[in-house]
Amino acid sequence: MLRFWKKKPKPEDEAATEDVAAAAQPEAQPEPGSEPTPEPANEPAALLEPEPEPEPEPEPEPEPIPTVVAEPAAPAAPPGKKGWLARLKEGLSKSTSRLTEGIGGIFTKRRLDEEALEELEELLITADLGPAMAAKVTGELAKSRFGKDVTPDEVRRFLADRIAETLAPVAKPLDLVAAARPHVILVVGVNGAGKTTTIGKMAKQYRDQGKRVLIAAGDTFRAAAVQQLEVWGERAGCPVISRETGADAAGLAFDALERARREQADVLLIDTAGRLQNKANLMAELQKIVRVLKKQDAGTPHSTLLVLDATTGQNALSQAEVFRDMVDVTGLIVTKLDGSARGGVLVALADRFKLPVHAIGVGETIEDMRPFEAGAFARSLTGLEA
Ligand SMILES: Nc1nc2c(ncn2[C@@H]2O[C@H](COP(=O)(O)OP(=O)(O)OP(=O)(O)O)[C@@H](O)[C@H]2O)c(=O)[nH]1
Ligand SMILES: [Mg+2]
Repeated sequence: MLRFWKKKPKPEDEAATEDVAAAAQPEAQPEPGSEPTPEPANEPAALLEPEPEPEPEPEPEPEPIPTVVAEPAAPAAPPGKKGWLARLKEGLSKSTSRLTEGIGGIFTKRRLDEEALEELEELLITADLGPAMAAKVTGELAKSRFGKDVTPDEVRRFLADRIAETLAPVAKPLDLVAAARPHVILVVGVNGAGKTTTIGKMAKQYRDQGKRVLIAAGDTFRAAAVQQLEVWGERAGCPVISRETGADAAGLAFDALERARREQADVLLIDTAGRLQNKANLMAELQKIVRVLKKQDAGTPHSTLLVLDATTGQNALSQAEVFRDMVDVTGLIVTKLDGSARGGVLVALADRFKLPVHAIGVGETIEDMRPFEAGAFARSLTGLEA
């Protein structure tokens, strides 16, 4: 990395190197498959505290159960609801204006000198692109333009291109294994990230493609979780397999896979708890689910999707780190990009983890999930015409 304009590279962001190893000893628990045993219900507690700043609690009990239940089909977008790209832009607007105003402030009538590069690097970090990406972009800009006059517009375009280049390799739809009956998708993430909502949206998309879909209500920890998922199942038009609160999630997942195989379903979506008593318990539970699924079919789960809430900014990076250590995360879904999103984090995620981003959430209704498009996203984020 060319950094002739700077003394010392900043260390790579290592936000989430906290004590995951301590959680690496799942408790010995009887495995389902033969005889699933209910696990004791315990006191709920916040699960992941990867950063000192506590994560905003989107919804403690009671669970926000979506209100539109009467309609079995997808609720139509309310009249006057903006298109998804407009909502994405609106969601990103804070990040966008921070970037465009910042770049405008730094580069007006200015030669690209050391100070300007320092300021740009700082700006990119505050826009959630992460230190590594910020250093990379400024380094590349320095390489081609150092000592020359640059306009804000030029810098924005340069930035948009670098962002698009970083995002393009990860913008991949989820491919189902054609021969799999079912293709098993395990959905993980912290509480409130949008797992259950995402499952509802995915179920609807697969149903619309004529696929047979089953949903397993693997969040057996909270009473309202099953109910919430049943509402989504009803909307998407597919069965939800559930058990009583406190039941063994792995046992439920095993049974759900058995049924999905018997019924030759195309897709089995497995919801999971976002919070348990602590990180060790969550890790033990997720690993047990995976182990038990593999007993029945070693190729499962075919996909393990981590759902991340874009409004949590850098916290999303810590979560990715932690969950990657717990399970073999194969891809990401990034939600709430319509909210006051900190969209830059997607760039940091792509740069650091290189995990496919299969889709983005741009709203709370069943239709509000879109494929992730690198170019459109980069242009929206940098305030260029999409
Ligand atoms: N604006 C917006 N809200 C979303 C999106 N996805 C989910 N939400 C909202 O985020 C909140 C939490 O979503 P859930 O799907 O319940 O999250 P979860 O990960 O299942 O949470 P737990 O079950 O507590 O672990 C709900 O109010 C959703 O409506 C999105 O893309 N945009
Ligand atoms: Mg949930």
